[in-house]
Amino acid sequence: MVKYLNQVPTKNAKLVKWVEEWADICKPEGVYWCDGSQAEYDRLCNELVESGLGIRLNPAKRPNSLLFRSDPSDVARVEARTYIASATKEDAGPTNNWIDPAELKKTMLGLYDGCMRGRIMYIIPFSMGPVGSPIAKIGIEITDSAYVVINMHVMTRVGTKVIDTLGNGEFVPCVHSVGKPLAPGESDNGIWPCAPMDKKYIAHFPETREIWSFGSGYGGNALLGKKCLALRIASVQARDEGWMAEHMLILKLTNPKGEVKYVTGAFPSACGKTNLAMLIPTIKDWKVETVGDDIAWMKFGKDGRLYAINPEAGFFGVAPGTSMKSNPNAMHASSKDTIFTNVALTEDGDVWWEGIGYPAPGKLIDWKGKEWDAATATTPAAHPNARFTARAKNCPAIASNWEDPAGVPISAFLFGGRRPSTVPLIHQSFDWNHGVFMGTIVGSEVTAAALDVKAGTVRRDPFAMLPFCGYNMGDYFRHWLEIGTKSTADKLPKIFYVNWFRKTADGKWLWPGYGDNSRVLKWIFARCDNAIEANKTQIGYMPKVEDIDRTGIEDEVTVDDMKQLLSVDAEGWKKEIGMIKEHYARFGSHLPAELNEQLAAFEARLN
Ligand code: SAT
Ligand code: MN
Repeated sequence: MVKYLNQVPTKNAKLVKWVEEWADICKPEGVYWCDGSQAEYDRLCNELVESGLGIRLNPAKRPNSLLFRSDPSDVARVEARTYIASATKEDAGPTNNWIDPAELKKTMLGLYDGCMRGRIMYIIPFSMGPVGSPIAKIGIEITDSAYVVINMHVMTRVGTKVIDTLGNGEFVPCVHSVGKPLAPGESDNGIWPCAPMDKKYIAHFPETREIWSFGSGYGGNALLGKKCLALRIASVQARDEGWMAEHMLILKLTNPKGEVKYVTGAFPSACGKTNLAMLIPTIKDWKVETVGDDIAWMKFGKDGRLYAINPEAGFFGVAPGTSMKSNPNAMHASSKDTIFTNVALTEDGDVWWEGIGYPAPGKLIDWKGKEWDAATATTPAAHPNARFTARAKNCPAIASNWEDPAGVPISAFLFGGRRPSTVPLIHQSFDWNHGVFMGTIVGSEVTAAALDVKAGTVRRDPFAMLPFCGYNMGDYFRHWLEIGTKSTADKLPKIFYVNWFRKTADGKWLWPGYGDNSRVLKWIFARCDNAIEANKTQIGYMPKVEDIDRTGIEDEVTVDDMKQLLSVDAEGWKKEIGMIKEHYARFGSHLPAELNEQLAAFEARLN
């Protein structure tokens, strides 16, 4: 029999039945319905500190903030243990792990049986997107982790308001357990609970829109609203319903006249999406504000334009490398009310990480809980994937209308990756289908040092969705092409490919990046208004050298540098064609013919 710890806040019979079924399987001590209140957040934080899992930071340095250290086996998303369990393997496609859904459910039910013994089962009603927005969706996450509850409080809208909006409606059911039951009298004793790698499963059942996660307490494995719901499951819903769920930042760009355009951008991990979303322009009287830093949901408005919402309410940002130089807005956002995971602890109860912009202030406790001294250390003090969970509303750059339930109209899509060679600073697609072609070839160059591959190889990450597309990637390309048929060219976003990471032959960065990326945004703004001529090249439309505003950086970025940044490397692109053919071959008959036509036309333009 289910033991409720507080009152059931809903009459949604399907929801209550679902909760009770899972309580029967997981056998928790009791079931608690989260109300999303500040009091609930504070109480859970205190309990986490008392249990030794969380450390309260010095309130004079980081008000209302906690530090957690995860198990060294549980520090990031586990792509090898992430499954798209669609009815057929073909529906999951060549880029996803697949297990037959019935078989996977059987395996996982075995793991879930009694997995919450000694723990509380929390029921988290959450909305992805402003509560009640026509673009928003409601999920209910069951979890046995209070750490997950407090993170969901920051990253999504949680609570009674969501339950009221749901009424008897549909929700995406999300089940999560850390997979570490407690024996009578046992406690976590300050040790991050999780299951061994071969028992971790992050499973998606696209047809039934279910998410089952077991064995990990970290990030996207456990905060199921983010990558699992808002990308993998939502991408399937978007395909079926004619909208878009994309791994994109959303920024608001205002020119000196006060005119506004909204831009989204898809970039693979570690390409500075959060930095771009929060950038401070170095050109006078331009303004960038943040609507979102990771995910965009877009639907057509009655006017034929695409409107985007950020389904999230916070930032789950990578701490290392974040500094007052690289991203002051993220530093301010995480200056209070923040949950840190796997950063280092200073002697005065503050946090520190590599690339924070100043040397470690004295001895530290590293992310593994060991003493750390910069003079003798051989390993980093913060894990490279250490995170801050910060509230969007604490970000000084957050746009005043970031929660507009109608969304914001998008004028431009950016694609990009880390490409030291071949790809110029910016080029614009000829049209929608050419832009889709650009999206399919997004990727980052890998170095031999980093992975067991040949230096100069490009890891393709189409639309930056490789780990996040919930169905066959070839069909997803088709969906992109179809979106382009639902409106007219003047209403659809213009598509651009940017590359902040171009290097000279001797390995020097050609472009300063960060705030100076506003100079490229300025050109994009003008192109969206058809207010500036461009050079038509084999690869797309490109700026004339003098049309990228270099006021104030003329010495740092010379005309010669600009010529390199804006050159068409025909030889490089010819090599690229071969790589694209290999990449496309993976998708077999699911690759839309239009993309082969794009490729053939591109090849012809180069020759
Ligand atoms: O752990 S998350 O998936 O939320 C973060 C990321 O990998 O982008
Ligand atoms: Mn992301």
